[in-house]
Parts: sequence; structure tokens; C-alpha cells
Amino acid sequence: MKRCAIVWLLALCLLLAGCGAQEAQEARIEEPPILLGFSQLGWESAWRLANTQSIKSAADAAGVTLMYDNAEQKQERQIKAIRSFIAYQVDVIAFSPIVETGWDNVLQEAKDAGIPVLTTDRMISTQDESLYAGFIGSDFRQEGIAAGEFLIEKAQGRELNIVELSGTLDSTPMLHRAEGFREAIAGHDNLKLIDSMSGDFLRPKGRECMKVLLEKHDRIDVLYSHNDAMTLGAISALEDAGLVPGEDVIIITVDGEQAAIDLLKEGRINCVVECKPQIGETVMELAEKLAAGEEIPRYTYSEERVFSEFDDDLDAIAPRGY
Ligand code: GYE
Repeated sequence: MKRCAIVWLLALCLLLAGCGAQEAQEARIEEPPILLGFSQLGWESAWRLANTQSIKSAADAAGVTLMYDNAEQKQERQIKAIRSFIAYQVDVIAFSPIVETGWDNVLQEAKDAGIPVLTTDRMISTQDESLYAGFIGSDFRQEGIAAGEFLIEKAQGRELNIVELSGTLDSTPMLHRAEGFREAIAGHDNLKLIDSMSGDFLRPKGRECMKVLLEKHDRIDVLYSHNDAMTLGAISALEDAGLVPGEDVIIITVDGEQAAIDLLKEGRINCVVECKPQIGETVMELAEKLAAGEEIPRYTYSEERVFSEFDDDLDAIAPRGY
């Protein structure tokens, strides 16, 4: 039986036993904290660390008991964590799916156990939409569009060769940031996407991929990178090759870590598309609703902005906190 139904039943018994409204009210106040099982996908970037921090501190502030597991970039470990949350009969399961596919079996088990599921930060792809209650995170397609729109303005019709460093294959940010960018630059024949490699959202891989791309292509004018960690790696590879990032190669990145904003101010990055990791508070609000048996919106998106060399108030950007 659901926790909240037990509490109401208790209150009803007290009333029937002749207790007054005050005692019933007290029984309600003593409702135990909700138990939220949260599976984080890994440690790959400063964005991810800030996201974990946001979830943990929001749980504390909301009085939510958190069962937390970090899957260290392994889907099997996320599945294992979700199974243990089911075994513990948590009130709600939230998880940030490393990739979009492969969740149906374990989510069916959660559904059979009557535990609602919220996907945070990334989405899943399934034929059975009843396997999760909702999603909270960023609109990655919009982020890709914003990156493309910056480039159109920056290019001013010039012919430019673009390379893309994409995130983890089959992950929502990788798929949608790629899609939005292509959608935005479609029809702009001066903008040529000449290559794309996955750097798995990791800084060392960003550096390695950029080296390979520089060896492979005579002329690279633009780097569009799906996250700041890979961008930082790529920038060191460009500098090793004697190129000036921000001048010789236009750099467009996504996330908005402090390190990227600092490079934007120095002119070594041209555009930073913001992606907010601080979604903890909203995750708790949605989890509380789900635990109470209430409906939640199917999609809840963060509001985000773009920082670029076209802004005249770069010094006014508040410390990013990640
Ligand atoms: O952009 C990247 C992280 O899923 C939005 O994952 C997140 C992405 C973020 O590793 O830095």
C-alpha cells in the first residue's frame, strides 16, 4: 500500500476511535519522508559533478531521503541500481539514463512494483510510454539550434568547414544537440559539416579526437563541441598544433562551466550555449508529487541562455558554480 494511503487510513482510524481533528492532523504531520532512489550515470564532467551536488543538496533541503548510486558510466550498473531501489521499495525512482535504449525490462519491473519513475537530465526511448512518468532536464535540440544560429551570424556568409565533437553515442544530449545544429544550418551552403567524432563527453577523448581531426583535414574553421570538457581537451590539441582557438578556429561549446566562460572572456571560445545542471529542486518537487500519487507534466525543461562574443556584458556573468 502506498505510504500516503497508510497515513490517511491512520488518520481515519483515529477519527473513528473518537479522537479529534487535532490528533488526526498530528498523524498527518508525522508522514515519513519520501524515499527516492537516484541513479547517477557517472563522473565524466564538471557539469555532472554539479548535477550530483544539486540533487543531493535539494534532497537534504526538501527532507527527502536519498538512496544514491553512481554507475560510473556503465548502463548495467544503472540497471542494477534500479533493481536494488525496487527491492528496497522506494517511493520514487529517478535516474539519468546514460543512453536512450535498453531500459524496458527494468522499468517494467518498477511498474509492476507500483513505483513511479522520473528520468532526469537525459531521456529514454521506448515503445511503451507508460514505463516512466516524466522527464526533467534541458531541451538539447534547442541548444543545438542555438549553436547553429550563432555560427550563421558569425559566418556572415563565409565558407566554413565545421567539425563536430559529439557526446556519448545514443545519449539524448548527443542525439539532440547534433540534430538541432544540423537543422539550424540546413540550407546554409557556406557551412559545411565535414566530420564528426564522438569524444564521449570526456576531456582526454576531446583532445585525442581533435588531434585525429587535425591530421585528417587540411582546413578546419569551426569546432562545434557537445560539451565543455571535450572542448577544453580540443583546445589544448589546437594549441599544440600552433593554432589560435577563437581566431584560427571558431569554437562553439555547450554547458557553461566556469572554465568555458573564462575562455570566452579571453577570446579563446566564441560561443557557450548554457545547459543547467542545477535541476535538483525541481526533481524533488516532481518526486514528491509522484509519491503522493499526483500527475506530473510529461516534460519539464530548464530555461537556458547563450553566452557569446557578441554580448557586451561578459564581465557581468555571475560565477557559474561549476
Ligand atoms: O552536457 C555533459 C555531461 O547530459 C546534459 O552530460 C548532460 C551532459 C552534459 O557529461 O557535460
